[in-house]
Amino acid sequence: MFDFLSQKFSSLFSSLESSKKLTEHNIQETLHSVEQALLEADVPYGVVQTFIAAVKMDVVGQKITGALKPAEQLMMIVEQKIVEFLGGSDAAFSFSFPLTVMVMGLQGSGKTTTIGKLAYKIKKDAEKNNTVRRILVGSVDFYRPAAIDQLEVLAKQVGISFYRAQSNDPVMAAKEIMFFGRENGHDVVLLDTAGRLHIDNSMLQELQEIDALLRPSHKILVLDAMTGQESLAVAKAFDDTIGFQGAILTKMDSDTRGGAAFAFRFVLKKPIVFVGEGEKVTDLNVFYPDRAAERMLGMGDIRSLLERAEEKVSAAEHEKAEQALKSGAFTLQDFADQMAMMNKIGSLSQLLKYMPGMGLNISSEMIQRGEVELIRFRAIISSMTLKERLNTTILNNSRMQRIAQGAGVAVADVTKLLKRFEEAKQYVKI
Ligand SMILES: Nc1nc2c(ncn2[C@@H]2O[C@H](COP(=O)(O)OP(=O)(O)OP(=O)(O)O)[C@@H](O)[C@H]2O)c(=O)[nH]1
Ligand SMILES: [Mg+2]
Repeated sequence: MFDFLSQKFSSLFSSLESSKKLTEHNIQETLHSVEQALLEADVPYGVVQTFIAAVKMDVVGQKITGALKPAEQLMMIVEQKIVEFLGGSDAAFSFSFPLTVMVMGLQGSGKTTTIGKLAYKIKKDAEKNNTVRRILVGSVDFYRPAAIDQLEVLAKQVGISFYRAQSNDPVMAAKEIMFFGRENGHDVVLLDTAGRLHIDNSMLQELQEIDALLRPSHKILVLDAMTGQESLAVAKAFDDTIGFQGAILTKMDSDTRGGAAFAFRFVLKKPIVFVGEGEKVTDLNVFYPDRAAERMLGMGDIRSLLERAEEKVSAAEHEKAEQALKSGAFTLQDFADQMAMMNKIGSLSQLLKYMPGMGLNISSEMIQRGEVELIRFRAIISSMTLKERLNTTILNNSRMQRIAQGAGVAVADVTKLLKRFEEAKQYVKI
């Protein structure tokens, strides 16, 4: 996902890192390169202009403080803006039950596959919560031969119910499927609809009729991320005629440049709720704007930037900390070292994943999340005084605020670190 942009951005920011100071000139130059990267990734021109203008505004308004250098701060601003564009402040999407979902989209966008994935996810989530969902899937796609059989096969594979309507009129068939679901106590009905190669009025009208008759609790649009900017026009057409709550972007595992995904939230003002990243029923993931942004900016680069921030802590302080360590107490410094070691193990297991026969069960997402946390924690620890590191009980509100500001993080991140530290302490014999 977003590999293209991540490659562009990471080389961009690492070249900036070597220049010591941000000047009017290199800010312009960097933003120009960001602009180019977004355009090359197929983000629509107008969206790119708005994005760059928003970053510029923040750069001007930002005070340069604390442990981060100006260049690092610029990177943070870009990251924050990306998160915003991808839907940062959206509340996490959740389904409510009983659930009826009408799944719509162009032909070949991945509707049927996505229904299989959704059913699988709903089933697994319920199992985790010790509940059972009675899930029914049905299709009203009478245009493509074998479309309905494909759904039946998927339903068997996932282990959920499937109903084949008698009628071959889409609206009547939809009614039949819904009726069957209700009569048989299903609390989840996922309805697969027919797609066309292009937006056409008869498709939209058919969907409008089904919508008016069934009033599904959710309408979800499936978009093929490979189709680029055109998919935004498709989304607009669906939104204007039928409306939908959110989109699922499929084929994010392919070599899409991701421009449409980048622009979707901004243009449509609707969330991307899931992304499809493969053909299997397990390949559906919740879309997290902040994680996508971190990935785009290349974690390695952010890490090395913050490592340098850490180096600012004087060698003398390190020495003193070491002395304190020898006295036997488990300090934040130990904790930081421990985390760094765990992170190394994480990267190693990621490597092993690519070797045949070594299917270690650590997802790259877990590793990435760990890495991001580690970077934040390091920055936080770096902006603490030695006294604070050795004795966290002296951390009052104003100290926490100073530390957060110095590390360029929120106070909540400092609190989180302290909580983790307290938890870790319990496992260490003092
Ligand atoms: N790599 C990849 N392939 C996908 C993904 N989602 C769907 N596909 C593939 O895309 C193709 C089309 O998927 P379908 O689910 O049949 O699409 P559809 O929208 O139901 O198509 P119609 O029924 O013809 O309108 C299939 O070969 C799927 O395996 C995905 O997230 N990643
Ligand atoms: Mg289909």
